Amino acid sequence: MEARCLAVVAMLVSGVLPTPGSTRGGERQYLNEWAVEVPGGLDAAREIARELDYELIRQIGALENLYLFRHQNHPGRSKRSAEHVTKRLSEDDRVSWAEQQYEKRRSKRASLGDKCETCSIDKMFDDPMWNQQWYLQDTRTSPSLPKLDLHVIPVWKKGITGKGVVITVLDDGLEWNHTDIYPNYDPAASYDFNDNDPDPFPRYDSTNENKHGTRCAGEIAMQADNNKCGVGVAYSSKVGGIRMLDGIVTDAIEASSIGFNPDHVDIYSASWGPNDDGKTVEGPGRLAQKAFEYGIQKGRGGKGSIFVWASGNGGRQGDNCDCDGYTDSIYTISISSASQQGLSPWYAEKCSSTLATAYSSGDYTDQRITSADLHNECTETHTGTSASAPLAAGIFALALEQNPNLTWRDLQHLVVWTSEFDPLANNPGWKRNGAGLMVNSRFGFGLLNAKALVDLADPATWKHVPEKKQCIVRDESFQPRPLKAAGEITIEIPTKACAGQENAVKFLEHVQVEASIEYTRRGDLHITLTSPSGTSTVLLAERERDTSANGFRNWDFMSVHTWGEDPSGTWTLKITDTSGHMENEGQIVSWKLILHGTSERPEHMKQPRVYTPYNAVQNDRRGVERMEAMMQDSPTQKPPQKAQPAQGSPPVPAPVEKVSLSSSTSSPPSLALLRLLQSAFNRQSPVVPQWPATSSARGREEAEELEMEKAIELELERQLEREKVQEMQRQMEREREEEMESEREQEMKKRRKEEMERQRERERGNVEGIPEERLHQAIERLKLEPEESFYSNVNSHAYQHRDERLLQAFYNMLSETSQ
Ligand SMILES: *[C@@H]1O[C@H](CO)[C@@H](O)[C@H](O)[C@H]1NC(C)=O
Ligand SMILES: *[C@@H]1O[C@H](CO)[C@@H](O)[C@H](O)[C@H]1NC(C)=O
Ligand SMILES: [Ca+2]
Ligand SMILES: [Ca+2]
Repeated sequence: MEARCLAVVAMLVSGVLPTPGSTRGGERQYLNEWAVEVPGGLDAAREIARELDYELIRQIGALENLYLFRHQNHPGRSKRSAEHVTKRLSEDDRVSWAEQQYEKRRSKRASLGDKCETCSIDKMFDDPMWNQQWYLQDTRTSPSLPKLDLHVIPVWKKGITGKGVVITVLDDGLEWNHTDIYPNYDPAASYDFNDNDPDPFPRYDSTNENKHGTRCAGEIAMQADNNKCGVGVAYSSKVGGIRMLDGIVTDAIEASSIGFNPDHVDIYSASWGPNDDGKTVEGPGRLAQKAFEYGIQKGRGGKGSIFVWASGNGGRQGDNCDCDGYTDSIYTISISSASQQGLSPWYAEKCSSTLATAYSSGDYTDQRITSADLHNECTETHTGTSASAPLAAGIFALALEQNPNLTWRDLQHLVVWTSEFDPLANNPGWKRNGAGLMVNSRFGFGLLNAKALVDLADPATWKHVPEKKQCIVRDESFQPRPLKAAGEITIEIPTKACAGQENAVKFLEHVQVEASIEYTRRGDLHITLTSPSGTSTVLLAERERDTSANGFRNWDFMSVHTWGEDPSGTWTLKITDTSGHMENEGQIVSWKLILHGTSERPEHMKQPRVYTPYNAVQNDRRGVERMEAMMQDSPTQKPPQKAQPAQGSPPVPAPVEKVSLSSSTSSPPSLALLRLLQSAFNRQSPVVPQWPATSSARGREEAEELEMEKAIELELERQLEREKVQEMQRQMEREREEEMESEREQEMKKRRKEEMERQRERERGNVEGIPEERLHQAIERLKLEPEESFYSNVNSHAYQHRDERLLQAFYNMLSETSQ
């Protein structure tokens, strides 16, 4: 929408914008409430309300001259809009705009499943669940797991714990008297827009439906060291709750929440959005959009409110966060999830607007997120992208304590520049953009690293990013172009990016393509944008369930993937339909390319981004663990002598990979193979297949060492697998006792069973007898870009464990090459 691109202008011009929510289908429920813009202010609004028989409920958030009216003699809910009433209002000379409020279907991005199990010990705090908080401290029980945690502890050790920073959670309420939250509770950051009173206390019911907000707030601001539940990421911050999801959600309610007390609240955390059903296309309405713009311009004393948004849980439904105008907004920091295993979880959505990632739940054996829960209880089973966004909000609170002067754009730059590729490197879809940044539509710029972010934000060294510029590129002579099934529209967009003008953009931030597309089946459209530097980004991926014929009307597709690039040159916009639904047809009606960025290079970007191995610490630790394991298991052997790499040095491929295949050991080689495969995926430490010429330059001592390491690795892996199988058996037993309620659970049970069988099979050891050069070829193919390698097929089983996926991929490959 115009409003989004021309923020300032939109604030001044009114009444010329497309209808909010115009692209959504389905039946609306209209309320007896109207949002009314009265330039004369509160007194005039009171007068109008009295004359026309309305109740003046309140001003809408911080939005000046916008008020919410309730009509006394009108049904509370109706399928038909009362256009005559709206007309009467908007035709009043004192009113510049009026709109009847209707219900917006909003889903909490919530709760996906069961319980946490594996936990270990650390005595930093006395809180009983501290040891379950694997994403805050490295509680790995096995060295074969990736190092886990968001590097928060080093920040706490500097004394930065969120002091003076205010966060509010926009959700279904907040149990503010929860004893692990109460000391940090901030009534000035709280309100109940469902009941229109200042108390956000959730409504209790038998299913504890309204636990979501309390759980999200607990992740951020649980008290530390009070012997209750766990520890919040920003445990000295202040937290509030806006109750707005437990009832009818309207544009006015969203706007009131997004714009609540913006001079007091620093960070708004939202874990909800349009339905993740894979067929909805919806963005903020006019009021919510204005509230975002107001927050960005005026919030935090003009430095801009921080809006943190969960990217969505619609992965299973084939949903795509490109179609969610809240995550897709340039004003929100959209956060996705990674599991304990460093994988994209089954519920995650892909899109080009996701900025970064925090940990959350994953597969059924993966640990979940710990928090406060309703009725003064605790939970260790918070899940989904819902759980990721508050962790990010907590980390941003730490950054704001370090440097309260950060602007909303400073913070986005900090996130882009410090998020980590390395811990998520074992996923397909990574690319390096023209500015040298690693980016992925599952994770944005990667896993948040609290320490790196807070360090870079240090006010002694951080320079505010230069003034924001915006350059709009359009083609005045563009005529609508038809599109059919199996067709393709390619639009070349040459641009100087407003060079020589005041608004020249030389260093990109966000890019938007605002387009109107008519199409008989929206879900079959696929749109890519390629930058002059050659970065190709999927702006819209197919959504099987989206059969709507509504197309897109002035929809802003947003991408962060070209961040830091020079936008001048030729952009290519490509729209295709490869669905095979031959009856499909439509046209691209209009488009506009909007470049956001700066004319000058931001200070921190004067040196290239350096990617250090996130797990350097892990290598140290692994060395210790390995030795212990070895002492136990094979006491007659001499311990490995190789020094572990120092922190910050480039990753060294684990040597075990190089001998595992040519070795004549009788142990099943499958797990060593897994290692090999894993490292083949890690582009920072590519496997250099030196065999069959292994013996050439290698000293005997080194070979021995490798041999040993391999044996240890295998043993550890085997133990882990045994534990896994046992755990699965326990899990299944537990489940047998439980009533299987839903279809989903049935399905999960089946998956578990299958997984267990595969696991058993794997244990038996099974890749023997494969010719070496086959393996060699397979590894070579693994190193190819995801699109070209077989991994792209395997990827469709997004819910399996990494090991399993790799092994499966390998088998597929081998059977393929032997045919
Ligand atoms: C919190 O308030 C509710 C509602 O008044 C009450 O039922 C509950 O006992 C209180 N919890 C605590 C821990 O005081
Ligand atoms: C923030 O900015 C104000 C005004 O420019 C300045 O006085 C203050 O020292 C700054 N604070 C920090 C932490 O840099
Ligand atoms: Ca606590
Ligand atoms: Ca979604």
